[in-house]
Amino acid sequence: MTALLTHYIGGQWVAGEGDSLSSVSPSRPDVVVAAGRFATSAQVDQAIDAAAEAAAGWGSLPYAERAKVLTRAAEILRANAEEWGRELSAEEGKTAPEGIGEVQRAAAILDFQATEAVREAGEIYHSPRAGERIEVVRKPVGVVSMITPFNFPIAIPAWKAAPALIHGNTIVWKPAHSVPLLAVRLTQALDEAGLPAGVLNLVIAPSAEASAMQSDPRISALTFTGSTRVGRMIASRCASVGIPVQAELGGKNPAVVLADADLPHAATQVLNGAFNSTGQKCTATSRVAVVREVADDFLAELKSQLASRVTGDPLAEGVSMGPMIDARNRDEVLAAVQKHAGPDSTSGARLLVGGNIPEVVGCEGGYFLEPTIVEVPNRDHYLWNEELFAPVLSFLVVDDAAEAFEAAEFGEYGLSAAVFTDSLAATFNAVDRLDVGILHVNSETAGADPHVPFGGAGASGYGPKEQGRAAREFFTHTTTVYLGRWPR
Ligand code: UN1
Repeated sequence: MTALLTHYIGGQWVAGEGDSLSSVSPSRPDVVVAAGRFATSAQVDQAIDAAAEAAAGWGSLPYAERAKVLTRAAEILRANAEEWGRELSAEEGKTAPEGIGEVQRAAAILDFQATEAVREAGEIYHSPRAGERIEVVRKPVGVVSMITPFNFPIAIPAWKAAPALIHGNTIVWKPAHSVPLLAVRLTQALDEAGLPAGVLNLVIAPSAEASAMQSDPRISALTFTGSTRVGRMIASRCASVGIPVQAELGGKNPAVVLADADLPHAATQVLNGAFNSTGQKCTATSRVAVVREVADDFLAELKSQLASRVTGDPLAEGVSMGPMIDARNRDEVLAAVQKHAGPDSTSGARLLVGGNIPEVVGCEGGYFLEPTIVEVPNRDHYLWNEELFAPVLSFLVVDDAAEAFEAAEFGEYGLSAAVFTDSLAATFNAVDRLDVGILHVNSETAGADPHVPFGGAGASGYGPKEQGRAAREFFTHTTTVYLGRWPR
C-alpha cells in the first residue's frame, strides 16, 4: 500500500502545494512506496516562520522538559521499529535487518542526547581579579536548517535533530526526496511525543524551492550530509550571508591488511564494510591495501566468504545485499568499472569479482549490481581515489606496512580507515599516521556510536564534528560571563 507523503509545518500535517512526488522501491521500481506533492517555496517560507516563532519558547524550557520529548519519541520509534524498518528497506533498498536496526539506532541517538539534561551545562573559571569568577554558559543558536541524504533516512536526521532540539533550537528539515517516508515517521514520533508546534518543521521540497533554507536571515545554522561537491556549494552560499555550516561529506575509506592480521576476520569485516547497505555509506570500505605476503590468501578468503552472500530482494530472509538507490547511479558505476577495469582498459586494473547486473528472480528491473572487487595497479588509479558510493571495492597489493599506510592516506578524503593487525607498534603507527576522523583497529570502517564524535578530516568534512557531546559545539553558542561581586 502506498503511504501518504505530507509536510509538517507549525505543528500541522499539510499537503504539498507543488508538483507531484513519489518514491519507488529500488528493488521493484514499479512499486510506489509513498506519494504526495512537493512543498513549494511559499511552504518552505511558512516553515521558517513557524520555526522562528517557536524558537524563544522552546529555547527557554528546562533541558529536562525537552529531554522528555526525545525519550518519548525514542520509545515510539522502538515500538514501530519493525514496521518502519521494513518501510525503510522497501524505499531505500538496504536489507530489512539493516532498516529495522537503523530505526532502533535513531532511538538510541535520541536517548543519548536526552542525557544532556543531566550533564554539566557549562564551565566556571577562576578570575585573576578578587571577588570575581568567570562562567561560560551555552545557549541555543536559534533556527537550524537540516538537509539530509537518502542513505540513512532516519539515523542521520536523528543525529542532527536530537542535539539541535535538546540544546533548544528549532528546525526546518528538507530530507532527500528519493527516500522521504522515514522523515515523515521520525516527525510523527516527535509529534506524538509532544513536541510543541513549530519546533520541527518538515518540508519535502526540491532544492530550488528550499533555497531560502541557505539564505534566509532567520536561519542561524545549517547542518548537511551528502557529497563534497554539494556540501561545498551550500557552505559557500551560507558563508556569503554568515550562516555557519556543519557538513559531513564524502569518503574513500581504506582498510589496511597487514601480514599478522587474522585473515578470516579481516575478510568478514572488509566485506561488511564494502557491501553492507550496498556500499552506499560515506563510511563504506571502498579500498583495501594488502601486503603481498598475504595478498593471495586474503583474496581467496574474500572470494570464499562472498560466495555465501546473497544479493537480492532486501525484504527477503537471508539476503545480505539489496539494490542501489537508482538506475542512473548504478549505470554510472557500471560504466566507470568497465572503463577503468574492463577488458578494454589499458590502465592495468582488472576485475576480480562481480561487475555485472545480477538476475534477481521476482525483482526484475531492480537497480542491482553484483558485489564487485577490482584490482588496481597503484594508488594513483582512478578507482583507488574516486568515491563511487556503490558496492565496489578496490584491491591494491603493497610491499609492506609503510606502503600500505601511504596508499591508505592517499587522496583528498579523511573520513574513516581500518587497520587489521595484531601488532601494537603497527596500531600506534596507524593512529599517528592516518589523518582520519575515525580509525578502526580490527573492525570495518563503517559504524558510529551515538556517544562519541563522528566526522572526517580533509574533504570529508566541514565544521564541527557530529554526535556525542561534540554535537553541542555546533548547536550552541557560548556567553562568557564575568561575574563580579557587588562593590561596597
Ligand atoms: C555508519 O557508518 O553507520 O552518510 C554511518 C553516511 C554517514 C553515516 C555513516 N554520514 O554514510
